[in-house]
Amino acid sequence: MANTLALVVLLVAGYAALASATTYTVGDSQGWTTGGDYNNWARGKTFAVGDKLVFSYVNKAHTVTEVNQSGYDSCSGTNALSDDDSGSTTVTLTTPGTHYFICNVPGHCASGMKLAVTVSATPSGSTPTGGAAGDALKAPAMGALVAAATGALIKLAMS
Ligand SMILES: *[C@@H]1O[C@H](CO)[C@@H](O)[C@H](O)[C@H]1NC(C)=O
Ligand SMILES: [Cu+2]
Repeated sequence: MANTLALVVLLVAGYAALASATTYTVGDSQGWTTGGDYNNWARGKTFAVGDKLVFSYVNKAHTVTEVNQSGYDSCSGTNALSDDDSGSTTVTLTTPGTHYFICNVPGHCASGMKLAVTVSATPSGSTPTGGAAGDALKAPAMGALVAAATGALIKLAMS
């Protein structure tokens, strides 16, 4: 019985670690609009692979355009990596590194509608082990742990 309890605790902890991605509303209650200071908004926040950015704005009044660093620096959406003006854009940060977003309505980026976020490979809430290999192994390793614990629990339940 004590073993079963330990396995349940392990399982819950494993799932919690897997599901610790954070969803951020860009600009908080102000949303994605002119007059915002998005680099100020991003300051002090940590972003990790799996986290989501939600951009909220009036449909077609703005765009959420992901660009590379040149596009960000020059406020050009010409070589956009993605583009949306639906009014509610959710971006899942799937790769580590810096991700750049601008509004592609003329003048808006230059007046501050631009956001750069640095995304770490380590899922938020876990302790970094250092090294890209360690980070890459972490999520599958946790999945294997959860799978092993689930298997052991099923065996215990059936015995
Ligand atoms: C951004 O993309 C453009 C077009 O694909 C490319 O010419 C430029 O070198 C890129 N800049 C950076 C910093 O990656
Ligand atoms: Cu805009």
